[in-house]
Amino acid sequence: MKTTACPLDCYDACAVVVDPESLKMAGVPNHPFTQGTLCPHLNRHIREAERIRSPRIDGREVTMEEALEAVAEAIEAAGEDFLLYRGSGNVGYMQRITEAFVAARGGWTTDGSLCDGAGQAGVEEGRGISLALPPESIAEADAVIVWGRNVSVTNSHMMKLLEGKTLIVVDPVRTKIAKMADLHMQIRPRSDFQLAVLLARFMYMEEMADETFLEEKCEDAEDYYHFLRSFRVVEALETCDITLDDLGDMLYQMLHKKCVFLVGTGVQKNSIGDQVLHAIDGLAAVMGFFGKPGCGVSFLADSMAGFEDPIPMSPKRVAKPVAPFGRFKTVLVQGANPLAQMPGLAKVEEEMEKVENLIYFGLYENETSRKARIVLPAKDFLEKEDLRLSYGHPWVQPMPKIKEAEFGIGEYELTKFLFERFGYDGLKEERAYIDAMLDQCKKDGEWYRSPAYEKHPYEEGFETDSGNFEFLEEFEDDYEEEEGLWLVTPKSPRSLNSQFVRESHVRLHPRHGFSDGERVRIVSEHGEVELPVETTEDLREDCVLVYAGTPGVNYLTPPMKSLFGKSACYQEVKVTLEKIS
Ligand SMILES: Nc1nc2c(c(=O)[nH]1)N[C@H]1C(S)=C(S)[C@@H](COP(=O)(O)OP(=O)(O)OC[C@H]3O[C@@H](n4cnc5c(=O)[nH]c(N)nc54)[C@H](O)[C@@H]3O)O[C@H]1N2
Ligand SMILES: Nc1nc2c(c(=O)[nH]1)N[C@H]1C(S)=C(S)[C@@H](COP(=O)(O)OP(=O)(O)OC[C@H]3O[C@@H](n4cnc5c(=O)[nH]c(N)nc54)[C@H](O)[C@@H]3O)O[C@H]1N2
Ligand code: SF4
Ligand SMILES: [Mo]
Repeated sequence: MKTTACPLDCYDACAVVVDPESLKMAGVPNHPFTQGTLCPHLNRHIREAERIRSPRIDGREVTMEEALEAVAEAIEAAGEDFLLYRGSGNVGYMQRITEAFVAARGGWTTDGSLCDGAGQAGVEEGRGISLALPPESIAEADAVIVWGRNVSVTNSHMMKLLEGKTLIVVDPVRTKIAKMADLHMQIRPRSDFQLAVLLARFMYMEEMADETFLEEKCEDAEDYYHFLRSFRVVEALETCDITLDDLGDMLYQMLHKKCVFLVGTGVQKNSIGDQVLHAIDGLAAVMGFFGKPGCGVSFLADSMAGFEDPIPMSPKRVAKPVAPFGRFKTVLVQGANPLAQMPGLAKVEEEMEKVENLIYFGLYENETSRKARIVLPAKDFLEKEDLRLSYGHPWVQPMPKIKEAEFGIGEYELTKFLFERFGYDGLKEERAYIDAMLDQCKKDGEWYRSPAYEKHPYEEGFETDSGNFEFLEEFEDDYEEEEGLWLVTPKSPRSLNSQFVRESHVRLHPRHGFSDGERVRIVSEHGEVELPVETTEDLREDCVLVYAGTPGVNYLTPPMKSLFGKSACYQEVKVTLEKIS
């Protein structure tokens, strides 16, 4: 048996044992977080997904040598107009090795994110660095506030840590976990900032603020109280679509308890996502909930925090959610499906049309592979060396090669080929990068931990200029709300973004008068899509739910980036419904 880790983009980063003969996989029973179980993505979906086996040029199957030569020629012909666009199909550390070639070549890559960039920017504003909250700390909490994170679907190994605790869920959708909660705040989408500000203000009024923490660990705390008071209570309650009693219920459930906030991407798929996270962190700071057992805010942590990255990166970047593909002659797409997953899809398609050489490097066929001039099949995670960092917990896990590949090429091999083909020096042995990362980790028995690990994160202070927690000072929001219904696009239990079994329906409240199976046209100012209906009363009436990964959903979403963090804003959009006659 060999031990590795799940490569999929998921909070849990499960430890996996694999039988090298049968390739049967199981969870590692004594892993401190994932404790022995795997989800259907790794148990089943990954095995059932059909791999791309042969390289192609212009739709014609070719040998790997021919394909690699075509890739090299396309990069050569592009000069500096070459873009590497990486996604998160596999979140292993070695995925980024191709960036070393781009740096050597003087080409372009991306910064920002389709995912958590806005939230991370907000966390870093307040705390300086975004650290994972260790599960042992979460275990000690009395109450857990699950805020825009669909724990039972996207973070399933967290479920057992919630047992026996007061559970509050803040989500416009009555999710499975909302149904289990002591309190479900079914707020209006995009009103999380207002809720965080209201709660913080009432914490002061109820004398639940931690004066010592505010004085010793925070910068300009008095100013924050004034800032909080600049928002009118009645207006904020209206924005959230809750009553003063609802707010009182939430405060009551948190009263004199150690609280952990599990915040997900749901709160920050908009232009003000940084400020939402900054305000939730601000609430936690008012309550003194950093650096102590059983307290804290867990967002998607920066898995590279504390590491010095041995892989060089190109300084030339375009913002990922609005990548101007049309500027580039050659675009190498790796581990991604931008022609489904990027916001403002009509614009993305238009830009991609202008690219002379679109190269797709991945495991599966998808919208992007179908448009690519050159297709390179990748090796999967069992067929190459890697290292799994995590945004959900502090452990770092080696991923040894378990089997030989029958086809495809690994990211390191592709990089090595390109370095040699272009006559560049400086690429080290693959092992050197992995060891350089592992050498920086803290050892904990048989497990490695991130160098930034702290049992009670921020106990020693914050990584801001002042060393203290720094509050939000100004609220900036230029979104003008239109008429229509909010588009909500959470993650599906069956797909992993656009990998595996993709959803095909739109979920609507029955009040809109559509029946199950009927097709409806969903229209936004950016585009439209037609989907069959599934009705559910778990939604607010003012919401339309289309799961992320559903083909066509991103025709509806805006081609823009957040105010800070260069992040996609999938949910800053209203839609209308049209009957199809
Ligand atoms: N099964 C499965 N697991 C996954 C993924 C997958 O595709 N499938 N994707 C992985 C990836 S890439 C990521 S980034 C993570 C993300 O995982 P999560 O952080 O859980 O993100 P989402 O599922 O997008 O949204 C979480 C919740 O936010 C709610 N929500 C939507 N809008 C709002 C709002 O305005 N306010 C509040 N408070 N809540 C809102 C949604 O209803 C949903 O229940 O999941 C990872 N895990
Ligand atoms: N409407 C809407 N859209 C969204 C979101 C949303 O909430 N709403 N969420 C966004 C988020 S959070 C994310 S993270 C993005 C994800 O979007 P992308 O990063 O584009 O990821 P996937 O759609 O999962 O595509 C991953 C591809 O990676 C390839 N792959 C898998 N493993 C490997 C490997 O080892 N090597 C190589 N070379 N390729 C591999 C597979 O072929 C797969 O098709 O989607 C974003 N899109
Ligand atoms: S829960 Fe997440 S990390 Fe664990 S096996 Fe499933 S997809 Fe992989
Ligand atoms: Mo993501």
